[in-house]
Amino acid sequence: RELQRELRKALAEKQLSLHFQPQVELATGKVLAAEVLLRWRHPRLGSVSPNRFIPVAEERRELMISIGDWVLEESCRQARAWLDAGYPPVRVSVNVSMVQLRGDSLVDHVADVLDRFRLPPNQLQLELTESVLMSDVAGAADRIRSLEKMGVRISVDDFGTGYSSLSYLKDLPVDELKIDQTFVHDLASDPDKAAIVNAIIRMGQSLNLRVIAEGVETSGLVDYLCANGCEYAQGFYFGKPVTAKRFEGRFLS
Ligand code: G
Ligand code: G
Ligand code: MN
Ligand code: NA
Repeated sequence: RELQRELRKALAEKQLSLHFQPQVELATGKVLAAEVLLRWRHPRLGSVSPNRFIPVAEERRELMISIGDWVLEESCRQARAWLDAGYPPVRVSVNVSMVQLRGDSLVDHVADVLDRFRLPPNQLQLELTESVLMSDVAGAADRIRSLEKMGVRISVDDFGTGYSSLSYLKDLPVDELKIDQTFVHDLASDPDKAAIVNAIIRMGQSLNLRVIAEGVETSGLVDYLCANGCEYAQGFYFGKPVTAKRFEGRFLS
């Protein structure tokens, strides 16, 4: 496929870059983490959304793994650079594709990158979607346990959108539930969504998992989440994804 060829070139020719979006502790307003979001600026096509090119990369196992490895490496390089510059520690939260979890090099690659950048493992978080965690890919559970043992944090992305059982929550060592933005957005106007968000917050409390609400765009939502015991949030209200330089200026200084 055309786009696959272009993506391979993109990696080699440095058309890919990373943006960072703050994840905030509501009680203090502190930025504790940054979600890493991949950006592609193609010389002719302009910027292409990861919603479009990640699925294309995923069709070619080794291409997705090359891109994923690059994102992990650059994310840890950035976290190291921020530590070296004297900013307070900010955890990087990296999206991981099913294809990466299926491959047998993820755990070694993570260990290698943490080591090379002398990054404390708890400064790296991996976001795995609920559907990936439930997919029961051979060996995936063991890989997640290895990552957790290493000290890396595991966050369940898009939480609430997978339909089936929650049993993986007791079988896998996850640290955080990330409430999907579709529930958060119209929480004020849709009592069913509010009920789901509240149920997730309470479930997190009783299972001892951090809960972060994604897609928070208004101060009204912030108030609601605080009043209902949600401790962390991410969304345009706090900041959109921006370059590392902008992130430093806006959120770390
Ligand atoms: O920020 P944005 O709209 O561009 O992100 C769109 C989607 O692309 C999100 O679902 C996000 O998880 C995914 N995405 C962004 N960066 C990465 C990445 O580095 N790896 C993977 N696997 N997905 C990513
Ligand atoms: O699927 P994942 O959670 O990784 O995707 C993150 C996506 O959500 C990114 O595309 C990011 O740009 C987007 N996003 C983050 N905060 C908000 C928000 O407050 N509103 C909307 N509409 N999108 C958001
Ligand atoms: Mn994510
Ligand atoms: Na999400």
